[in-house]
Amino acid sequence: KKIASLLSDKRRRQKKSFAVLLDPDKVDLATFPAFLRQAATQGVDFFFVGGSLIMNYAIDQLIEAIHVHTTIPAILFPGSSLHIASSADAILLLSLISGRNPDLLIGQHVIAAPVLRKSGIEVLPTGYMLVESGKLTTVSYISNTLPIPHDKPGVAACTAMAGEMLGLGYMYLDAGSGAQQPVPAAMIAAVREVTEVPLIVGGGINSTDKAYAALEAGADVIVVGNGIEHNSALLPEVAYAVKSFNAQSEALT
Ligand code: 1GP
Repeated sequence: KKIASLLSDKRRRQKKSFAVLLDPDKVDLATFPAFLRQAATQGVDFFFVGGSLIMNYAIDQLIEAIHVHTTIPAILFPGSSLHIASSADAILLLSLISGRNPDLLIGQHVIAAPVLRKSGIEVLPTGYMLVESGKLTTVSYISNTLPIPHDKPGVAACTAMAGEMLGLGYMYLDAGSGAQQPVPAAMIAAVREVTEVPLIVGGGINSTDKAYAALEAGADVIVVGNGIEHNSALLPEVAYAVKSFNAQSEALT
């Protein structure tokens, strides 16, 4: 359980991680190797591969390229049980605990379980919480669920607590890809306060300020996708923010 122990070790030492979300539809395979090498030099910790909808099914190709050009783990971020590739290093087995759609709480998991067992892929059981972000995101539409209102940190905190009590090992607060507003700091802090498990935060983090705010509020892993697709300079900037945050917290202890 390589990734699990890496994440719990970092959580214990209060070290933050930077994950880059790769949408298989948006990756240009021609320029991908150069991008991957840059990500490796900058110290990206994880690649999340996936999304709600994948039209060009290139997950395997993407993961293969990640493995050829870097040693960065490729973690599946599946939109459904169709989005499984056994070449991945791990999978975020997402249970959409902010919603009340049984298919995404347990149904898809039942379908995926034997495939996952056979693949031997590392499973990271994750409580996935969608947060209202100002507009209807693809994930909210596709999942047919209501996101948590952005001004209700208490709802997120109770949801995360329940998820942790049920045994989920990770929490993911997501404003959705391309969100107008990221997950509010108050909500991140509220979840952090009541849970022990590593907390992943993403959606709409498109500046170093937003990245820093999420880290400061208590995110263990920040996820950036869209922001980097639109502005490639954001990758080194956020990587630097995470590194300096880690260096700073080290200096304080
Ligand atoms: C979405 O958390 C991820 O599920 C990342 O979102 O693409 O807005 O960075 P962005």
